[in-house]
Amino acid sequence: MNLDSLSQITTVQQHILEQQGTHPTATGAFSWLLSGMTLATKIIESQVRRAGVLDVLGETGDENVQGEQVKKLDIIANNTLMRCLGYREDVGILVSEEEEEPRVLKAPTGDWKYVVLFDPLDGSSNIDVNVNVGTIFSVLQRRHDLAYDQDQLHHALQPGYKQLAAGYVVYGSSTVMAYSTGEGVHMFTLMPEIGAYVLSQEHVKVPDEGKTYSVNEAYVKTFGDGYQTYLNQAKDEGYSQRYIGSLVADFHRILLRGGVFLYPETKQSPNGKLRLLYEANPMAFLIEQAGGLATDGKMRVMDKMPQSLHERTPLVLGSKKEVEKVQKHLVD
Ligand code: FBP
Repeated sequence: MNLDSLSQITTVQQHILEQQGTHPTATGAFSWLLSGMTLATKIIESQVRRAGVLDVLGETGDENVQGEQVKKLDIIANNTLMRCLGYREDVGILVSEEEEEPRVLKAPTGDWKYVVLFDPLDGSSNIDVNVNVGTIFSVLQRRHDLAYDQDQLHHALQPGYKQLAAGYVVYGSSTVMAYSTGEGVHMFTLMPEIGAYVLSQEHVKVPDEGKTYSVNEAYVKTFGDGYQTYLNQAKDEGYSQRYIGSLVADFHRILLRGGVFLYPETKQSPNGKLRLLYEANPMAFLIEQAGGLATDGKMRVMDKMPQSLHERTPLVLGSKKEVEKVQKHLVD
């Protein structure tokens, strides 16, 4: 990389600082928090990228709170995020897909600001077979209406529209971070040679339409009638189907190319499979910032009031006109 082009790059930290003047969340504390996320995901990326030669593939033999077999890389990613975000003094609570309880880092009386929720390594069924996986995160402001003796968990149980920021990192042919603080969706590509996430696309907009649906059709017989009639109509209209089985990777494709992602309620997952707080809400925040929609089939995902940390939700998200089409079939 020649030094001349270095002057033209914008790193994610610079981008946040440039946004600083325009946004209430843009305090030094927030960009410091995000630097914890970028550091952690660079470390995770280095493990994922060399997984075949490091002893990080396979399972630990344990089962997580979701009842899933835990992968070694799940734990490596989880510990890395806990460590990097735990150092950020304004982070009071951390919530992870891999841990049943929230990690309360600061006293309720303390002067901390943020709750960070994350899925350390999304797409765990694809980890060992070298298919794209990712990290998903959501940032909430602490609640100021909670009594000090109330369970701190309640700081995390806030509806998605309260998110200050959300994002993901997809570990694929290149490593890309996409995030939003409510001022549009911006993408950064990791440049290993300088160890920095460099701005690659600003104000990403999801196409209004896209003749591609993304769903695990193996379960179609257990979907509700509305979903089945939508999928039949899509097939009649010559739609294509793409499904990687890693939410972060399927979402990334839809954000760039349009289409719709569906994970409805099924017989084996009557409340859907995906987790509201650290999978559905951050992706809903991003898709809405990019001009798309996200529902649970009945209501806007980000209006749902969470009742528990690891609750699941049906999810339909993507291009505005595609999600509206699905919803039309669900109400008819
Ligand atoms: P985790 O891997 O973080 O548990 O996420 C769940 C997930 O793998 C999503 O990434 C993906 O969209 C979905 O489950 C795939 O589920 P299925 O194998 O039932 O299609």
